[in-house]
Amino acid sequence: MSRSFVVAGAQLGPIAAAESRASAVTRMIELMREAAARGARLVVFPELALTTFFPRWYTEAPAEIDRWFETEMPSAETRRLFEAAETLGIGFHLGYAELTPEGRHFNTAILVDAAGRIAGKYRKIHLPGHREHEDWRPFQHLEKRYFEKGDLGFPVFDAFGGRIGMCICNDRRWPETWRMLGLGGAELVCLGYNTPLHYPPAPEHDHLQYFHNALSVQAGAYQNGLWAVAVAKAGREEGCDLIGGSLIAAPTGEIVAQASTTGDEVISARIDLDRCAEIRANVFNFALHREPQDYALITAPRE
Ligand code: CDV
Repeated sequence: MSRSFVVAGAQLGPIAAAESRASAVTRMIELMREAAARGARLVVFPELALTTFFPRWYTEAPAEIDRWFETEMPSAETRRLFEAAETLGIGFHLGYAELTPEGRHFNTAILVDAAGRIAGKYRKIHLPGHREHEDWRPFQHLEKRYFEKGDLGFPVFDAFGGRIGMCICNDRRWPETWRMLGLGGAELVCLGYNTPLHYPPAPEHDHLQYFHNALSVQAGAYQNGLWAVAVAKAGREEGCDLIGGSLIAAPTGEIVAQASTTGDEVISARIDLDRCAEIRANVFNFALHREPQDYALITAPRE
């Protein structure tokens, strides 16, 4: 399989609480068709792409929360997405809320190949926010309440002719995420995000939200010599503004495609996985230049 191919990001505009999964999937298939028309082999959808960003609301009723979760994948509502991918011959990355048969809740992403088969799964490790209701916030961010920390580590999968890794939203801000994926041999990292424009604990940084998004993804790509596709759910969702700025970054850290709206929008670029060597065989040649014996604090347990 050629290692030079087109990848796409399918940014989604807001999804209202009342919008059905069927409606979201119809929007996603439309974007998938556009990505396929551009010749894309893989299209990346955002974090929790099937519903509104429900962790902004507090509830103590399990049934109220569980309705946002998928108990199987594909599900009745998402099967059309898998079928469209197979018909169009395109793979996809999808973020969704996963409820396991054992009753465990995860913020999950899957990689699906062009035959509609699940080729990889990741469960979000860096869960931001808080567990209890906080009155002072205009919007809650209850990921720590509704999800368990991911239990799959940072796996890297053989797919699409290369080595593909995933992370989810807040994970992208952590250099450890990227280094784990880089050490695992990832050549392309797919990720989705729901990032509020207004971050209540540090409102003085609101004007930096787009900058910090791009900075994190570009640095992660460059410092590990890999491609990255980072895709937003964007726009005003249930009164909460989410940033757009979906982007594709090269192993050099350069942005090669970027969204210009906060609505449904496809971005795409031709990527060559062999270009990872431009960085990995040089300044970030891990075998030659890494000094792990001096990095012990990074893996020391939290105080
Ligand atoms: N969905 C997220 O993980 N959002 C976080 C916000 C809360 C900071 C993010 O890192 O974008």
